[in-house]
Formats: sequence, C-alpha cells, structure tokens
Amino acid sequence: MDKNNNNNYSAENIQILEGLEAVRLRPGMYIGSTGSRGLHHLVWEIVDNSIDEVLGGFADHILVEVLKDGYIQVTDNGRGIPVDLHPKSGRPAVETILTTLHAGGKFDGKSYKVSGGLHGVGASVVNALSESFIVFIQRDGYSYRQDFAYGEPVGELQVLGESDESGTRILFKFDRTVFVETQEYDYEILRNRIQQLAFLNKGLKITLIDDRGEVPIEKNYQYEGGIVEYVQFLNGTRTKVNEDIISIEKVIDDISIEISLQYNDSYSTNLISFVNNIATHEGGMHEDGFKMALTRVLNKYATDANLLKKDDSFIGEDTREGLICVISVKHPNPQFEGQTKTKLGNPEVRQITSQVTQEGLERFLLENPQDAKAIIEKALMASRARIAARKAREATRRKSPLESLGFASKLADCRSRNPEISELYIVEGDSAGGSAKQGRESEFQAILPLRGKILNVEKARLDRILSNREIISMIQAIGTGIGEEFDATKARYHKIVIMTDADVDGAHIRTLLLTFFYRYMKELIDLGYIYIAQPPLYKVTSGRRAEYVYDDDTLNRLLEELGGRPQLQRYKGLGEMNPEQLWDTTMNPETRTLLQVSLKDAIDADNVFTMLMGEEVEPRKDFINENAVYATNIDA
Ligand code: 0RA
Repeated sequence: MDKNNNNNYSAENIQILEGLEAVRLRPGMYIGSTGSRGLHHLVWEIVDNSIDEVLGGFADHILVEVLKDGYIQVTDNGRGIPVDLHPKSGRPAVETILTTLHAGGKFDGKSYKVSGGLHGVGASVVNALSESFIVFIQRDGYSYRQDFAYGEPVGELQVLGESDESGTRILFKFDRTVFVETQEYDYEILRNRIQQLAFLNKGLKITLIDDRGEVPIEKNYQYEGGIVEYVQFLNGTRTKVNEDIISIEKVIDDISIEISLQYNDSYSTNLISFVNNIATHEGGMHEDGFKMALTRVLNKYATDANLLKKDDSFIGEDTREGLICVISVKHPNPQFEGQTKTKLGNPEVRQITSQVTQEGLERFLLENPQDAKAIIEKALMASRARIAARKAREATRRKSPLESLGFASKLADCRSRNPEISELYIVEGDSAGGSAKQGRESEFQAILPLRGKILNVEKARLDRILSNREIISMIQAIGTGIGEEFDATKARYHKIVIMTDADVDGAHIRTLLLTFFYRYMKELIDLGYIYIAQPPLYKVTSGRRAEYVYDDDTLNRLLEELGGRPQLQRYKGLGEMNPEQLWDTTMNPETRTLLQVSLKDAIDADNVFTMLMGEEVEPRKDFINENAVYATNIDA
C-alpha cells in the first residue's frame, strides 16, 4: 500500500490497473518465462507467501493441491490475509494486496523478505496471470471470500459466516492464453521443491495432494531435523566418514546461519546453499565464508595433531572431497547478484558465516576425536592424490617420451592418426604384450603392455600408481592429460581396450584401471571410449573342428554336443595364446567381442577398489576368495 498515494480514488485505481496490465503485457519480466518454469513459478509465488507466515511463527502447515482443469489450491493455517478497509482507498486490504503490484503483504518487517531473482513478485502477479483466482480467509471470527479474473475483482469481498479458525486458502487457474507452451503441472517438480522447502524449514509440515489421477496421491513432508535430515537424505546409502552429521546454527545481527555437513567415501562434492529458501546456485559470500573456515580449521587441527608433514597443507578442494553440505542463510535484506541472480552479494555474510563455521567445526572436532581423525584422513588422501596427479601431469606433459620421461615408453603405436578408428590395447604382462604386438593390425591398433606384477604387488594406492611408469606412458599415449587439464577432444584413440588375464591378478588390474579412468578421465567413460576385451577361456578341438569358448555354460553345452573325447585347452593367461590366436579370438574387429564400460561398471570398480585398499580385511578376503574360485574353475 503506497503511502505517497494521493487521495484521488479513481487515480489510484488507474495506477493499480496499469501495474497489473504491465504484468499481462510482459509476463516473462515478472515470472521469468511463460514456459514450464513460469507455470510452476506461479505455485511457488503463492507458497512463498504461506512460508513467510511459517517463518514468522504464525503457521505450521501448508497444503498444496493440484486439482483437475489446471487449478492449484494452497492452504495455510497462518493469520489470514487482513481484510480491514484501507483508510485511503476504502477497499479491503486483501483486495489491495492481490491487485497491486509489489504489495506482497510482507510489510510487517518481521519476516525474511524473499527478493531473490524472480521471487517475491507477489500474489498479485499470479492473480494477473490467472483466469480465475479465489481467496478464502478465516480471521477475526469470520470467514471470507473474494473472486478475481485476470487480476481484477469479480465482486466484493463476501463474509461467508463465522469461524474460530485462522488461515488463507488460495485457489487459482492459470491463464491458458499466457501459458501456451506447457499447460500441465509436473508432479515431480512440485514434489521436489516441496520436499526441499520442508527440509529448509525445520518442523514445517507441507502436504502435497495430486488430485488429477484416478486415485489421489498424497505426500507429507515434515523434518524436525531440518537440514541435518537434508544431508542425511543426500548422503543416501553412501558409506559415511564421520558417523555424526555436523550441525551448526547461529543467529548474528538478525542473520540466521544454518550449516550441516557430513563426509562420505566418494570423491565428489555436493555443496548446496540457500538464502531465504532460494537456491544460490552461483554461491556467494555464505559459501566463501564456509569454505575459508573449513580449510582453515582442518589445517589447524591436522597441524596441531601432527598429522600433516612439515610445510604440507590442505588446499580448499582437499577438504571438500566426499563432502555433503547444506548451507541455509536467512537474511532480512539479501543482495542477489550474478548472471542468474543466484549469488549472495552481502559482504558481511562472509565474515559471519566463516566465524560461525569455525566455532562450530572446532567444537565438533574437539568433541568427536574419532570422526575428526577420519575426516583428516580423508583430506590427507585427497591431498596426496592431488600431488601425485600433479606429478603425473608434469611427467606426461612433456612432448618427447624418450627424452623427458626418463625411460622408454613400451607403447607400440598404430600408424593411423585418426582417433575415430584408432584403438589402444592396454595389455597385462610383457609376454601377452609381445603376442598382441605381433598379432595386431598395426594400421589402427596400438599396444601398451603393463607390467601387471608391479601394479599388483604394490597393492597400489591410486596416488602411488600415478607414478608408475606404464601408467604415465598410458596417460601420455591417450593424450588427453588428466585431472583438471583433462581434455577429451585430445584423445588419440576412441577405443581404449583393457585386456587382462582371467585370474585374480587380472581382475585386480582391471579394477585398478577402471578406477583410474573413473577418477581421472571420467569423460572417456561417458563418451563410451573404454572397453574390456573378452579373451577365450578354452579351446575345444574335436577332430578337425576347433572352437574357442568364452564361458563355462557354452563349454558344458559344447562338450555334451560333441560327445566323444574332445581335446580341451585351458587358457590361464593371455600369454599362452600365440599372436595368431590372440588376433582371431580377441582383437579382430570382425570376430571379437568387446564389452563397453558403463559408468556403473566404473563406479562398481571404484567401490571394489576402495574396499581392496581399505583397512577392513574381511571384504578383501571375500573378494579374493570369490575371484579365486573363478580362477580355479578355469583349472578344473
Ligand atoms: C499481510 C499481512 C499479514 C498477513 C498476510 C499478509 C498474509 C498473507 C498471506 C498469503 C498467503 N497466506 C498468507 N497469510 C498471511 C499480517 C496480518 C496481521 O498482522 O495479522
């Protein structure tokens, strides 16, 4: 309600009309788009108003219903939109709020205004873009109703009767001439954001009902733990590094900071932040302050506990490997910046967040020494891997392998320089490497032997294998670089084939290579460039007929079929095949089978690898036993 308004009723009316006309003229300016995003934005605009009542402590339940025919209904048990007559316009407050641009109803100054991006444009914008908009209010002993169409009142505010409850119910149907692109609400989009809002507003109960189908779908979201439960949810079934979720909460100068975090045994970071419930995708001061403090506190703890070698220190990314973190800031006057207006700009927030993080984190580490140790170990692993990767990068970056690697690469390259047809076979062992070199089609097949024994005997940690000569040769042969310098377009081969023996050592080397690709050259997996060769396990000869067999089922079938006394040769390793056999069975594009490695295969390998390298002995024994059985089957 505009205090500077003159008393001329009709003049004021005209101004209101102009306001909402602008919305109908340029809807995109007010709700971002008239596509799917804009359509859903209508819902969030109304829900935001109810959330404000929750943040003010006046409501604790919001019901969102998707009805048939494009209607949405949002109900809250807050105070109800005021209905008293505006002293100047003589109209009920609710009518003014719903027909005036930017009179969002948040003028009590107590709640956290949501003014980020497109949020907070107010219910009047939704009204303007709805062919039908009905508000029901319960307040001060009565219940009321007022109807609107295209932003304009259709009749007066009506008193429906008496009521001793309070709350607001808004029913609206979007204007089909504005939202032409998408005319259907997406259940999953609604469900997702509603669940997120429940996480972000501890204790708030939000119910979502979808009434469009034969049977209504009802979901209730309520989290007494707030963002602690959010972190738990994001972590899923991943193995935790610290058992207890770290939870930090403080209000300084009316700015509320909430942070929850937990580490898992993965290598990725999932840090999400919010300001007044709006996702700050571009980060900003709150994220900066948190990251600074995290790095500082972990460095100090590790140094004090003598866990860091002299002159060593964690850099930021070391402390965020495997981190799941949710930051939620509530600010009375947020400044949203950046390309998409999702970056928090308020400078004071950095210091406050940093201070709050430092206090909370130091306290947690002090009180939970077991978890502290595990977290520091995790960061140490990350920093070691980072340093090893840098060394490997430096070693592989040099142009001429002979001169600068300090050793001769064993790569037998192909002649073709066309990556699309070029193949790199990574072969376990020098002897199999020799056969492969003789048997290959050297126009487009390159061979790189790996000394499997060395890799295996070392039971190498990943950072250690990065200093392995063959691995360095491999990185250089592939040509993409690794880690942050990685560039998939530089791949010299579009088929990279892992060829190992069918025994425990072979399985181990394959696991190790897949883990390596997953962590340092993941895009090659995404692009489908990584393959596993399928060498035969047996050769069955009967009279003049000879057949290669790749699995036990086929073997048994074949033996039955042939009867008599076929001759059975078991291939214990690739080295037992002569070059011609290796070509015929495993390398000839016409006859071979290659298994393309999927991301899931690589993640599985990564898990196995972590297990093999880990401290727990039992699962490792199990793995070796299982694979040993597989290996002895071959010998049976
Ligand atoms: C303006 C003032 C007051 C409440 C509201 C608006 C209000 C708006 C919405 C929109 C959806 N649900 C809502 N609930 C409340 C405060 C009035 C007072 O002081 O009682």
